[in-house]
Amino acid sequence: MKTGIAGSARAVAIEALEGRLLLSSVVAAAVPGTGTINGSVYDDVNGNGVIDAGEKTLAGVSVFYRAGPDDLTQVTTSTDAAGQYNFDGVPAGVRGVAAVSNGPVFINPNTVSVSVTAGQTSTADIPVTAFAIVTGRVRKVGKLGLEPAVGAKVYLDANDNGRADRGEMRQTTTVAGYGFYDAPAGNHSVRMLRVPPHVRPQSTSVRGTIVRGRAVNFPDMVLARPVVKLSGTAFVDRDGDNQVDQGEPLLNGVEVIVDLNRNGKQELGETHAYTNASGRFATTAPAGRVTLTILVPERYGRLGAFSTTRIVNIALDSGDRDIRIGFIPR
Ligand SMILES: [Ca+2]
Ligand SMILES: [Ca+2]
Ligand SMILES: [Ca+2]
Ligand SMILES: [Ca+2]
Repeated sequence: MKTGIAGSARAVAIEALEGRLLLSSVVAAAVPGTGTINGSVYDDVNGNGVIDAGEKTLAGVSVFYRAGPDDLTQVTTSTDAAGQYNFDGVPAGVRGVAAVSNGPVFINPNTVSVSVTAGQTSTADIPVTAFAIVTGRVRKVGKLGLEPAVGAKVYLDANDNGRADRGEMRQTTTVAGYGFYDAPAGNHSVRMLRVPPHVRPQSTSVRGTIVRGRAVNFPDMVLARPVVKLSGTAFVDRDGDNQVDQGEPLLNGVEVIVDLNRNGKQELGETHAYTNASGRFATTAPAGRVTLTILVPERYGRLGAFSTTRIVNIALDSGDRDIRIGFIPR
């Protein structure tokens, strides 16, 4: 038997949502009317659905409502400095009011249902869980200066004891660095889990303040090879004995490039030096195997005595080193 629902009044909705039974008001069908919804969005740290002492309201969170999943009309606002929102002119009925992340505020979204009665104000506080994001980079000395260190293992030292404990977040870096989601709030360090052999890092931990609902970018950690002092003498080695003998000219203005990418040019991140009137140069270089590109001024080359470019491969340990660059006349 069919019973017409339309009448002088109708029950708008009885819905069970999230275990709570919401009973709508009965409104006049002819004049639906509008009401007001207001409330706060707050960080429900203990997840009990109630705003407790110490739990904060959140400013700048997007809040929107719609009548239901099929209602394409979405009205959006955002919480003010006090974490409050307000919607006027809301059609009467049961509305879902949702809070979602916006701009620099990160929350797990949540929706609450609220019954709007014409001419009245309904209050709906929206509990959400705010989470913090910690990002950062690990970099190393590469062919063109500092570049991303991929595969570095880092952890977030939540209890600040300098060790990676069970339950502490850890990650392996990619080209983009690392990113810890849902990081614990407070002042904490991100530390390198293991430093690769033969590397003397400039920093193995970085520290910052982590705030719920916010993203924080920690300073870079830098892996670097030890830097050593490299000096030497450029000369014409007439007898080819690799010794600077009496009567062998010392070469002035010879450029010595620590050519990390071996392309014959000095670029950003590559050290270099020119020899002085005594044929001496001094610069620095990363320990390990390095390639020196040595450029001799044209005036010497034009003499036909030797080529104007020389490539020298040397292995530097962590101590300082003095080398001889002898040019043997052809
Ligand atoms: Ca709570
Ligand atoms: Ca720890
Ligand atoms: Ca000699
Ligand atoms: Ca180069």
